[in-house]
Amino acid sequence: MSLVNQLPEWKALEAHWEQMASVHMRDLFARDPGRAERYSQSVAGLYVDYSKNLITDETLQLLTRLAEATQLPRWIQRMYQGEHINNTEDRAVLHIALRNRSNRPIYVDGEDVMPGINAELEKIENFVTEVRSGSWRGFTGHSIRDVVHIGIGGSNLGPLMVCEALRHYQSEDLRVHFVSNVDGTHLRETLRTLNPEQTLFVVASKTFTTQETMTNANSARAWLLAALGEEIAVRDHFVAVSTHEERVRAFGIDTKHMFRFWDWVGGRYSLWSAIGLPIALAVGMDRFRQLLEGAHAMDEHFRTADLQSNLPVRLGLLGIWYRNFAGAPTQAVLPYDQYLRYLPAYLQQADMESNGKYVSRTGERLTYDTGPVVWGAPGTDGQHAFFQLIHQGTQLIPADFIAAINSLHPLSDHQEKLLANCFAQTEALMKGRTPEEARADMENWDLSEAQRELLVAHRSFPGNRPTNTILMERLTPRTLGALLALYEHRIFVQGVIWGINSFDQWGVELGKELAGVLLEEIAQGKATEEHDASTRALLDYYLKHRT
Ligand code: G6Q
Repeated sequence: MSLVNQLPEWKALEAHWEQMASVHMRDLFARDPGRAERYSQSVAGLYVDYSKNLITDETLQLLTRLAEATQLPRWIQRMYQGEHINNTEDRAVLHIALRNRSNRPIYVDGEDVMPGINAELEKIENFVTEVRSGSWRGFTGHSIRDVVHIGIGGSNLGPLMVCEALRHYQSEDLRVHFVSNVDGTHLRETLRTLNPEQTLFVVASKTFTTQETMTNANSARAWLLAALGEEIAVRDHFVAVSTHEERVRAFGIDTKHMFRFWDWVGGRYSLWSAIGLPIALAVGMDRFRQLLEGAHAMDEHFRTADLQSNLPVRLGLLGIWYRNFAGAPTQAVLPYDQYLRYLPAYLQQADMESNGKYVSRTGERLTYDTGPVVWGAPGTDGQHAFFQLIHQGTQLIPADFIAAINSLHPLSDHQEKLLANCFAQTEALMKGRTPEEARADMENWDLSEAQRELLVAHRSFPGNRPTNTILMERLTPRTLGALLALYEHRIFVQGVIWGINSFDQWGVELGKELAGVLLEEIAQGKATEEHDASTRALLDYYLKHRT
């Protein structure tokens, strides 16, 4: 297959960027009163305004042609039909099946996966009801007060982010904690105030071999046994989420208390599976189902809408526009909502692990850029820190602004101020401030001409910085589900355009292998000659100074 940048549709976009690079969005808005309406859309409880982008109807047409040329509709179909589109691992990619609330059959290798998914959901529901009602008892007969989820990467970031996002809906009687880092501090600090008799551990690992997770799980077991004495206590205080039954049994967890998922669920797409168990424990099964429903509404839109009105496709193509034609190396995610504070970190993994690839799905070396660096932090804090660079730095940084219209904590005029800041920022990023405006602004200042002109240079803003604004009426499990599915599909769209496999992660696997080798040498107390001089010196330094 030829690479996408050899297609005439790509070349047409390159030529189009040459024209657009000197266009200012201010003028586009001034010329076209219908722009905001035409370039905004409501889907699954989300209102998305993408009018503050450096685009015209022609840009969108050319981008859509590129999507057609890469057969995007066919790829969407292939995903939904359970084809093995993760070609390097020979797996289907079916997180959409986990939230298929219509229950329409979805086949993988000739077998409908829906009965298995529904059975697992029922098992989760029974367990969640037992724990939340207090009928699940620990070894000494006490009900559970604290749940500690142990996992890392895709087995941690999703549930962590969603539990924080839905904290408002959590029960006061059950606290959920997350331990991911193999730095002993994480586990120690988490367990410090917990009572082993009332603590339940969820060990979440698709493979059940990940070093960090298994190390934390073993230390958690030791902590429990130190307090409760008998090995058999593990049965009442540990459950597992995994695809690997034998390893779960070997750890000492009763496989009755094992929740399953399937190899066609990628780690970073797994919060919708049993990996989301802490979410269901925290907010209850009804709300967990609402989360799935919100995602399903977006999935249905993505599956059925044509390319021109398909929101994940639109946003994906806009990302391509900036990454490949405007040369933007990063993408900012700026939630104006404290509950969404982990969203940037979650999307960072989802996007960067999926689209951080330099070969095509058929193995050719790519000659264009793929996934951007994704980063961000909640507004308004970011405004008082890194926004400066977005406004006046030398790089173009497309940014997504995300906000709920109504606060879950109405408090005097906090929400008005939050949203005023959010809207003001996107307006300022778009409009900028011309030298004339800067000069007019300082009209009455007592300045020499030279000082005035110096300040004009510093107080002018180029503007023309692209943003999307995503609004929801309120942050609920449903709107959150739709938001996350929107991003997942946007990532997929971009992967298809770039011709890469968004669903493997060989870089992550490499990290897992390398750490094992070094650990062995640390255990032996000696670095081998195998390493480069820097790594050897670091190991030697460590071995010499450890106490
Ligand atoms: C996600 C990645 C990676 C994975 C972790 C944990 O897509 O594959 O982040 O989730 O390495 O793996 P386990 O679930 O197997 O412990």
